[in-house]
Amino acid sequence: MSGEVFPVPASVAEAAYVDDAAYRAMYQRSVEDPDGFWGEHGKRLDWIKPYTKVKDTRYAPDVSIKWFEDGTLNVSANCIDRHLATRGDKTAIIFEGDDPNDSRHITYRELHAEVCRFANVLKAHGVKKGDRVTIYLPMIPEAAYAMLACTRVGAIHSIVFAGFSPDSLAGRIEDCASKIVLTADEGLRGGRKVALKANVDAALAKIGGVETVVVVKRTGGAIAMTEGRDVWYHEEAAKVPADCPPEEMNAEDPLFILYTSGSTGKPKGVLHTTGGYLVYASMTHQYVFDYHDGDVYWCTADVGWVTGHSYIVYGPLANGATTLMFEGVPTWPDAGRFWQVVDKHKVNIFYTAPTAIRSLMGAGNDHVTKTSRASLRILGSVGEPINPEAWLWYHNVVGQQRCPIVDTWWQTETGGILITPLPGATALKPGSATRPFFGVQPAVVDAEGKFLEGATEGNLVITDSWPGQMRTIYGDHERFEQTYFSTYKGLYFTGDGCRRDEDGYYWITGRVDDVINVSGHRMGTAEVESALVAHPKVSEAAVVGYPHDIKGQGIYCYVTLMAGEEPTEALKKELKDWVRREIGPIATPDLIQFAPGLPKTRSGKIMRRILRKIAENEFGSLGDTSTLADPAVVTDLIDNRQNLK
Ligand code: 6R9
Repeated sequence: MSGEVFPVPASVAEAAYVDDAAYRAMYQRSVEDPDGFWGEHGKRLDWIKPYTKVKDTRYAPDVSIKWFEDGTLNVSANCIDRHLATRGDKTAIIFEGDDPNDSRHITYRELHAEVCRFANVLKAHGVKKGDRVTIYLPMIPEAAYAMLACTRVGAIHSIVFAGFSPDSLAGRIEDCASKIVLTADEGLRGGRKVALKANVDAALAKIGGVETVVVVKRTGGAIAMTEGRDVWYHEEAAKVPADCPPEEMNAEDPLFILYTSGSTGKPKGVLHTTGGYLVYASMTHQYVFDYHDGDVYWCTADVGWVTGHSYIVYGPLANGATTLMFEGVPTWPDAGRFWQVVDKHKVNIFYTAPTAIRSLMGAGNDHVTKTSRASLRILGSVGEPINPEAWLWYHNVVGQQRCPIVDTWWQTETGGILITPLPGATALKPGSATRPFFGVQPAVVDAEGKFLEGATEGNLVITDSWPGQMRTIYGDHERFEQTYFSTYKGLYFTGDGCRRDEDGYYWITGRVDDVINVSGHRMGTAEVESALVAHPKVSEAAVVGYPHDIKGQGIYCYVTLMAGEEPTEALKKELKDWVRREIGPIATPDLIQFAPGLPKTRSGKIMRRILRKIAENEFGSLGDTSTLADPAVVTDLIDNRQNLK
């Protein structure tokens, strides 16, 4: 742990919304008087009917979370219409295509017309308030239009990352019973085509209930259209007007569902609602990135993840910002792409993930230093802990030591950033997400739930609600309570471990449950295991994470084969391809170890703690193995581990 502290640069502090004293005063007020604080900041949005109640939340018994509950508003009106009078001709979205010669500016006025058209297409196909709409689109402006169009008519969108397999897509469509799917013919990433429509066809072959598939033409590649079910977006859009009145929604009406992995079972449909989410996304976007009118802002995430929801679309557009949408990948045509795009569009605020930083760091400084990057003012990081080495490279080489790095800790469930520096207020320590945002009350507890004070290490919980918090798991409120509020009664359990230092700074140490974080993507080890055991030659599987230079964590699979099956290299490849097909490329195993037996307790529980240590090559610290049914299994696994890379 480097003990280096980076003070706030004077130039940044001068221009910023808050300095350290202001942060402390605002934070104090936000936790002492949440009704007063949020009552005031909620006014940053345009309400159709203003709220009179602010916070009504309970973590135990019977979890119930409501914010601004008697207010009404419309999200698309807040993200578009209210800017038209003053910013109609301002760029809302800069689209930077996969091909470096393909880019386009979309003004707020154009965005209004596009979203209205899309909303009218949805209506023409029977979509009404409260209906679920599944979006399986690549990073093209239509993805943002589709999201905002749903909010305009009061439909609930569920975006499925365009890298997920047909099976994963089918499960998510079925869980929320969408009758309509929005997709594209093909996606385009790093010069390669992604067969989106074909994936939708394969998904819909497995499940019923979908009546309409709307297809955006992206590449013009050959695809199959099913008569009576599939329609082209451009043909439908030509039939409808570019004006659509926004639906009046209650603050607690559902806004979107986003599926995310947990430690057990199938992915959970995290549900966010309208008012609190938008207040929180827009406020964090302004303060965390010190966003000022006129800034060009770029978040490199995909709209398929929560970061894309809150910090490509909703937060920035609610603030009337210019937000850049990038279709491509960081390393194509070469590893300088990010910095070329920064120069091309004069990006001021740049927000990316540690895995991207590590891979670009590995590609050498030349790609960076041959660009100017003079426009950059603030850098951000999200998705996983950033190791100090990558932090320092980002700071020194990319940011030329001028730009504060905001290391933002949050989750799909939290809707927006919870622990983070503020550029003008917080001295930085590489690797620390530093201090809580306004209204956020983190605490550290031990395994029994006892609060730990001062400098300490343990499990991270949040003791009270903030407006952006998820409200439930779609269709399963009991699982919501069970997953997040039962480990420690009356506290929101994050699933993360953390350390708090003597300055009250938080250092997130990673998941303490059976969730792994691969290149910033969350994955339940149970999901990979169930994909593996679905293979006819596999009898049992246990999956753990292990340290990976670029991805942060890699996927390590222990596989026991059916009797008589040969443990060959060819079979390893077959299993990797299998998981890739079952879940999607992000779930492809990195290492497979054939294991004739797995370490189990006498009651038959797999001892993952031991498997994790072996995968990490830490044979000296296996801990207590005395409760194992057959301790010899461990020696066997260690011998074989040493033969793997
Ligand atoms: C926004 C997002 C959430 C999990 C979270 C934690 C990890 C995210 C982090 C971080 C350390 C950061 N995580 N940001 N860990 N420092 N700045 O990533 O949401 O996909 O739901 O993942 O990611 O482990 O619990 P999501």
